[in-house]
Amino acid sequence: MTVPHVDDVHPAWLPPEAFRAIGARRVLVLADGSPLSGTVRAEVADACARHGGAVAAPGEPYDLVLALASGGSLPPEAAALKGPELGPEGFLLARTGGVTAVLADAPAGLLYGFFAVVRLGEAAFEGERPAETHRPALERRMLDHWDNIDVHPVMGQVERGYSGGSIFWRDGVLHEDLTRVRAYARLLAATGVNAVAVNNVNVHAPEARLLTDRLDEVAALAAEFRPYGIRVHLSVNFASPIALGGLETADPADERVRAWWARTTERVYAAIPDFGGYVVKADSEGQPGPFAYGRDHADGANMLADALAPHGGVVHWRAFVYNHRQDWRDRSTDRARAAYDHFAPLDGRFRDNAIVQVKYGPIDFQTREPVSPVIAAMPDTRLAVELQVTQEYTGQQRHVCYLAPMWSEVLGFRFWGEGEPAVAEVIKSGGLVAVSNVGDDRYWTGHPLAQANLYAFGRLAWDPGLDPVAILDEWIGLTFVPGDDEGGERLRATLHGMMDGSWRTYERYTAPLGVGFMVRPGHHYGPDVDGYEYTPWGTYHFADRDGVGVDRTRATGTGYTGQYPKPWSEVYESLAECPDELLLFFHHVPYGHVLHSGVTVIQHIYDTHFAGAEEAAEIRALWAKLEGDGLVDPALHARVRELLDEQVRSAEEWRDQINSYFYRKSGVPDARGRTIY
Ligand code: GCW
Repeated sequence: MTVPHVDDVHPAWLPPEAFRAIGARRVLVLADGSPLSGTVRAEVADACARHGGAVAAPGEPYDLVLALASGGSLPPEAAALKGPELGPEGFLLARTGGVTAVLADAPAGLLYGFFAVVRLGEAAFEGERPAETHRPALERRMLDHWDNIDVHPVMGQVERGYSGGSIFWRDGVLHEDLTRVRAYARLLAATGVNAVAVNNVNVHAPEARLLTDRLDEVAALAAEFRPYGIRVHLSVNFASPIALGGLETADPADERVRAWWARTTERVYAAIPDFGGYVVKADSEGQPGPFAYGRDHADGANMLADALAPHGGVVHWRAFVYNHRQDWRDRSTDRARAAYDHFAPLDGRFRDNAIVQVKYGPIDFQTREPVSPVIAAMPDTRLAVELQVTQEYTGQQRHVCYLAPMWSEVLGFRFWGEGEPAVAEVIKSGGLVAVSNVGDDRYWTGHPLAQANLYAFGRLAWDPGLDPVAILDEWIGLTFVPGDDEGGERLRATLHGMMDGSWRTYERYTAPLGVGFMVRPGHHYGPDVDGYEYTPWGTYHFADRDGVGVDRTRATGTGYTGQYPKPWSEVYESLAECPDELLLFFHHVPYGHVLHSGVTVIQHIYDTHFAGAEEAAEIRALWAKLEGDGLVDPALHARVRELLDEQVRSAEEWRDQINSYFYRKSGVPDARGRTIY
């Protein structure tokens, strides 16, 4: 194993400088002969070679010891720590008598412990540190790629990708040099991610073949991810038995179909013994599924679960199922209800190795949605929550939009009220999944500051209780290595000033009060208030001259509020209690309705849109002040500056279109007399 370094690609949160504290010291590694232990040794050797430290041989003095608890003769610092079970990925970290010690039960824990020391930097080698136990809160921490092999005529190489092409495939073939994939695996491991699905959930013809005659490509990718403890998963097409197996059916009850999946899966494991499993989008937006055969989603998922079970694999079955050919005239059909209506009745029917993967909100990755009620409705099913790191609806990596505060709200949401379990506890055995924002761009994520979202995803999946601002601070420290001097302080303060509140800023200048969408149909960038209003997609705001919003109450609307347990079924139902930020998601109200904040809905729309666009301009001004003072690389500074110009332009466009639209509909002027068109 050699540590991957890729020329001409930004090192993200693992620049060589981030390894100085470890690399300048004497490090003892007491591990086994496993590949992951080899990775830890290689990392230590690489850091030491760069920064003048040394890999200590047994018997030699050392400042840091990384040891497997099973590793026979433990040095006293590590032996003293032995105690609680750490599990397959956990580790203990402590410092006594001038020695920092990481102890793990298994090599993966050692690797995560190593990166924990990297994050701490010099602080890991100061004073005394009482033993801390670290274990991931969630079993599986997974990134889904929506990468295609062929360039799709509409969606391109990566569906909803805003960072160039795929790091896996280009124009129909796997990249010849996969060093970049190894480097990506390393970045992910440093955040705690342990699973990656490599291809788009919309599985087109060439990508379907990854399961069979193109399996060697998946195996090649798995070989790059493996040294960093990441298992590879594959999105599969439900109709594969027809398309690839020559059968005339994909019916999950048909023995030939079941046998085909069993055989095919066996071959996958013969090639990739640690293969993670399948991801499936079925009966959704035109993808095939069990409905064609009169079967339900449990039937479909269980068939694949049964094929995977003998090999220890799992199927992630997505709950993103709704009617995308809705009649906009029909106000009784509510897309928000769909996932619950399809899946809640199936609770208890899914196999142990079937995980139902639920988008965090009931619609589709909007800037603000209530947390999906499906998460509360399936106590006897393993559930995973799906987030979108790629910023499809949150600025497409042209806008600064730090999403960890939103994710943290979702993970901390308590369906059954205070003192009851939070979402993060409900999904313990299922995990957290997100659509990756990475491409072959020089900065990995298009917008260099969007790296922070990828970083924060991994950290929150490991520990959902972490504070998003603290995570950002950690990311700044690793990525920019700011000094303790005035310049370093200024850089930190600037990035916090730009990013801490950027999700709320984005919310202010886009669709108001949780109503959602209002984006340009198709590519989903920029404002188009009525763009989806008369389409079959089920995403409407119902604005007229009197008011706006979707009535999802039980009393007079679609009844969606009834999908929540108490207290939320009542809070959301009640116009008086519904939180402002979700008001238009749950209620249709007159423009003069007074919010908890004390202003009317129409005035709130004007105020937030003027404020949001102003804040975007302030974010740009903060960045401009860093120009030329040597605190950030000039090329990176220039890239961000250009993107900020676009963000400010776009925010003004949003402000003017939304304000003008609602002024023209309502006829109510802005109380402060600002310019509306
Ligand atoms: O958000 C929507 C996207 C689609 C995507 C779909 C999904 C992969 O617009 O591009 O398809 O969600 O999550 O399946």
